[in-house]
Amino acid sequence: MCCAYLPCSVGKSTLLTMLTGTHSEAASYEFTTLTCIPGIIHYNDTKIQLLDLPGIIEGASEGKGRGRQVIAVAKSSDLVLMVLDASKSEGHRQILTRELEAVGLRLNKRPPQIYFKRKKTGGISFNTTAPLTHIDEKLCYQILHEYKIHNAEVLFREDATVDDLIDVIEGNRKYIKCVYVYNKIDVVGIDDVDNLARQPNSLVISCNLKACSLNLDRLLARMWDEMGLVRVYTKPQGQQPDFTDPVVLSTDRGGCTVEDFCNHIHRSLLKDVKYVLVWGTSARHYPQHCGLSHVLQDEDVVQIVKKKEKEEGGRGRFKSHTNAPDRISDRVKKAPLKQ
Ligand SMILES: Nc1nc2c(ncn2[C@@H]2O[C@H](COP(=O)(O)OP(=O)(O)OP(=O)(O)O)[C@@H](O)[C@H]2O)c(=O)[nH]1
Ligand SMILES: [Mg+2]
Repeated sequence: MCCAYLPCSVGKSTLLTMLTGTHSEAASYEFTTLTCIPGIIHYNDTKIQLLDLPGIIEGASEGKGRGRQVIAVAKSSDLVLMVLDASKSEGHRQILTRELEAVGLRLNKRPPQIYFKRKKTGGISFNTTAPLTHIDEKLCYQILHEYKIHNAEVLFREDATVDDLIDVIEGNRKYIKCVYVYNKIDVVGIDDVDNLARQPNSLVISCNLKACSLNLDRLLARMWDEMGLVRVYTKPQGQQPDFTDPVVLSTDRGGCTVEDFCNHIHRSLLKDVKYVLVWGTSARHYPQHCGLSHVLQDEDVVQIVKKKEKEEGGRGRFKSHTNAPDRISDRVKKAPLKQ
């Protein structure tokens, strides 16, 4: 799991050093960090990888200051921490959000509720289940023609905008959570801190190495909540559960069902699973026998019961299966008797 954070000389490296203990060069001039520095946070029995990235500048989405490479790293992360300077202007937040949006990142948004399917024939079928105020049928046709799409099915399930429709047609947008972290609150007045803390998806911190740090525990708790990680502990048959090393799942990365859990352990495990026993908040009684589609919750304990391996011969009348072929046609014919 990883988080990434962005702009210049706002204390990203200092924050990485304080949270992970990994040294990352920190200095008062801009562009101190020129590459990606990883660190590990141990939190709630889970390892969270935090990446300290070089700052990005206006025009990064077009490649300025190797911005494209930096944003590509942010694109692959589970959560973006956009570290901002509390003492600088509010405009930075908008500029950086715009830069990220320009390369297809959508921060704190969910995918638009538009069903879109390209077809080979039949023209364009336009349907809606909600009243549309931003877009109408004609405009939708025009946009699709711009993309040279002449056969498709479009169904609007919400009052979406033109941008939403374009996002769905493009199909390569990444919807990612972002926390705006305002650092250096030790140098601004209490009223400004109060204002910043009330902004949506924001958190105020101070990570001055010389003076004391403020609110870092809240930051960790917030990161944990935003990532929505599900820790599942394994329990070998007839033994106590292993509470030291959980399997970490999340809805954004592959899902949280028993099937995802088995795949996470090993791909070949799935075909051997008979059922699983689950203890924890997702179970109605302890233990609950569950199938592969059961959705696990945080801190569940799971014991996998495997199918019995086919015994090679069996014993007497308790023999469960024979060595005879399943189909008559598969029988090996005996050689004819010699005369
Ligand atoms: N007053 C104050 N200064 C801070 C705080 N956090 C970091 N600093 C200072 O801000 C300066 C920049 O810190 P860095 O950690 O190098 O910032 P950065 O965001 O990694 O910068 P680049 O790598 O250049 O993009 C350093 O001199 C830090 O001591 C804070 O909470 N309060
Ligand atoms: Mg740095």
